[in-house]
Amino acid sequence: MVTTLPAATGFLAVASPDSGVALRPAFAAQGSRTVVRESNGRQHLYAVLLHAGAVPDGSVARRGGTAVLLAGELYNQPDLCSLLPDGAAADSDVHLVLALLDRYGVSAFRLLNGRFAVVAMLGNRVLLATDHAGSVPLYVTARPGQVAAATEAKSLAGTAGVGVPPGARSLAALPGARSLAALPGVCQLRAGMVLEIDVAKGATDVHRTWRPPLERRILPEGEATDLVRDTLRHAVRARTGTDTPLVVISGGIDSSSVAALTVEAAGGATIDTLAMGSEHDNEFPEARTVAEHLATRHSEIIVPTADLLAQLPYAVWAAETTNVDIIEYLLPLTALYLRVGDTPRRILTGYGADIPLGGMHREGRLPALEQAVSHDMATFDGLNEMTPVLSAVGGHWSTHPFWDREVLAVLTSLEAGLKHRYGRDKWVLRTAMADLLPATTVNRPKLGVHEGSGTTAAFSALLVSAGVPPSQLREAKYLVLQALFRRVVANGEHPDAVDFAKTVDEVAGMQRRSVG
Ligand code: AMP
Ligand code: PCX
Ligand code: MG
Repeated sequence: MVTTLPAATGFLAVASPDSGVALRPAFAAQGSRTVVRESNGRQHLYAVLLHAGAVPDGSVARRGGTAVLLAGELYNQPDLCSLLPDGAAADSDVHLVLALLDRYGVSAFRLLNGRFAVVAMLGNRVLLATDHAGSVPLYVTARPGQVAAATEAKSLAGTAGVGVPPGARSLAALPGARSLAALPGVCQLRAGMVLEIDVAKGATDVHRTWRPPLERRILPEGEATDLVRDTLRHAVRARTGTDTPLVVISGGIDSSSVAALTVEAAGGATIDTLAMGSEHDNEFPEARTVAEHLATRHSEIIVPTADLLAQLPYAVWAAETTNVDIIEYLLPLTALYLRVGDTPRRILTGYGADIPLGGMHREGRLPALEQAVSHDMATFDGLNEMTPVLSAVGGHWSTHPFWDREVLAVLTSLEAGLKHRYGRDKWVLRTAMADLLPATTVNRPKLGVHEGSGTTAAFSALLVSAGVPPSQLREAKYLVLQALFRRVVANGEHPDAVDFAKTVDEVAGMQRRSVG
């Protein structure tokens, strides 16, 4: 079978003028690995690349003193190829990036619409880059003489991999990076950034390649809905390979829109859809309505609530965050991805639609809606909610069409009255999809994944039954996630080695003592 999974899904890379750096990367992402050793006379680049499925060709590009590694994929290759003579460099995404770097320099990254992290060695410099959304997290440690970068923070943590170098220069002072409180010395590159580092001297330069639009567009209804449908359609097409895609659906408007456009892109081939629920709570009937309408090969997975909660260490291991809300969104998805099966799949989701559309915001006043959208677009960076590691713990590659660079720009910039209209939330999306989905789906009120799967309620109930006073729930959840982060990220333990029930009891005990 011809697979269209990305050539690489993650990496740990070390650049140094010294030879013989030993790499022991710890990845939550599953897959095969290749070791890369590049040298350009001034420095070496050592890397371990991670692949979903078998090792493919074309995950490294090199020419002259430059070598480029890319985890992820690009979605505007035809446009990018049109910029190059003869389209000669189009064999793979990483070759395209190399050719564009050659032609445009660092500004090449302003051209890319993709889901990627890049590390490149150019002469005596190293260049690190994230996509517009920082959707593939990229972490870095640096000291004069060595720069290490990885798509998972745990690969840079003290006990694993290269370790935080003594005398590490804090990159956190740079506008392009933020420090991680729980991992001293490790920084995360911000979204839509290129960081250039002179490896020997440690001198740095930061370039911004994207920012969310602040301006708002005024469009007639029909033009707005056409624009939304066409842009999303294009993003879905760019994300469906020749193998059968799998769309994870809740039966809500966001994931159902992606499923409808995936069916369209598949041009007659049957696609797969999958819904998950717990024994207490699920949205199976709503998801089935969509699957039947679209004639997909549909499956349902029931994850017992206790099993769902027991997978919290996996969610923290994959997403490397302690944000309670985000982990509650990601936990059911983690549980789902772990059950998709052994064959690496390309998975599409409806994740992230509510951020530019203000879908989490259940009131119609436009100033408040605008404020919510602006706030969410200003604060998404670093939450890691789009990380591909989440599905990679199950060996799969996931991608989120609503956070395509062009879709995101269109949705964010539409004036709020197109988002909330005639008493409907996400009006412009619902109306855009009205011809492709059942009316019940188009009109269905928003239910977050954490609600539809019963995750938030189950996590709360677990802590209350362990003796946490209800007023302390939020703090207790945070402390549980912090304890998990310490173990599976900072200390590099496998999530199966964590006694989750014991962790909960310890936190509950601390809470009882502090309150009583
Ligand atoms: P939400 O925006 O809360 O519906 O969740 C974000 C995305 O996660 C959705 O667009 C779906 O792709 C996926 N998702 C949410 N709930 C489920 C579910 N119960 N089963 C499968 N996928 C889901
Ligand atoms: N979502 C939202 C995104 C969650 C909000 N994230 C943020 N503000 N950075 C979505 O899919 O758009 C749910 C469950 O709803 C996750
Ligand atoms: Mg939903």
